[in-house]
Amino acid sequence: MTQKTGQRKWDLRKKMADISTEIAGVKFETCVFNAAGPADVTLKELEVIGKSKSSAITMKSCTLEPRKGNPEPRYADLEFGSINSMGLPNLGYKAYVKFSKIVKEKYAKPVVASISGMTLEDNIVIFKAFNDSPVDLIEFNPGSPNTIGKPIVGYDFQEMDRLLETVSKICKKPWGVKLPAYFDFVHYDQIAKVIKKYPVKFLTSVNSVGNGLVIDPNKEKTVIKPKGGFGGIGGRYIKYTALANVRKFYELLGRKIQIIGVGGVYTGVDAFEFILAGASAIQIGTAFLQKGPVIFAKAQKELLDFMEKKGYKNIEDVRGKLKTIN
Ligand code: RRO
Repeated sequence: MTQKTGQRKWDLRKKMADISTEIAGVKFETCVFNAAGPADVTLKELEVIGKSKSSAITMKSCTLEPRKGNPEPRYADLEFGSINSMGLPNLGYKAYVKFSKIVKEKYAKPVVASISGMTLEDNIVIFKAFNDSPVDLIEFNPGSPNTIGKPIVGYDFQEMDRLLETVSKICKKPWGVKLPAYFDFVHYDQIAKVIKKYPVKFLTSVNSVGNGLVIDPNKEKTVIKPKGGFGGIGGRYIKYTALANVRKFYELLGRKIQIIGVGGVYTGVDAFEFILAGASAIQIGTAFLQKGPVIFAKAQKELLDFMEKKGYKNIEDVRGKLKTIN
């Protein structure tokens, strides 16, 4: 290498923005990784995420016993996103404790467990099991809109209080809560008040937005089978709702609790908007299903390019710095 080429390479490296992040003290090579849910049920699927540029391996929300989930069709791609009513199909928590050991050894990236026990007692057993696993973070998911016969727990503030109190007592890993979308300022205040009481390290906001109803006008029929066609909406339809939730939680809790933004991220510029709103990391859900694992590298490169164009050096230069119109 000539001295000139070496110098140019060095100058380029100096210019590169740093999009790494840290969640609850755990380092992530970039701030973009997969959301719990899409294509993360089996070991084979987790290996695909491991080999991709996703900066972490988030596993499917798990329950005490394996679950087949809801009857099919239970997922549909839509013009601007998705609808799902999967019904928590998963192999049971023991499988994910085992998978976490395998993928942790094979891939140099954080592993995130997602826990969705059906009862308080189930959650206790599952959290305890993950204490003795190599997972780096635990995302508690009481926000799914799709368990038949069960309300969205995240909307029951008393029940949330009871659950978080219990998790606080038993969980020895850094843990956070995946929240459903809220729409009313009063509700943000109410859930923030509950969260503040406990050692919650991060919030993941938002889950798919329940309960939407997608209709095929030609067939005069719903597009998914469970629950009369109702399901959680994901993708571009929910980006603005997700941004609003990230922003509100950043305003209410941002000094104490980190926020992982999720909902409608397809590009690096989408990710940038979430960081501006206050996110320390970004997860990709529907877009991963629709575009495949290349989405992670693509979004990361676009985020880097956009930040460099704007002269930002790292995500802390951007995080929460949203301007409003006075
Ligand atoms: O499995 C699902 O139906 C599901 C879950 Br657990 C969730 O948290 N969010 C979602 O949209 N679907």
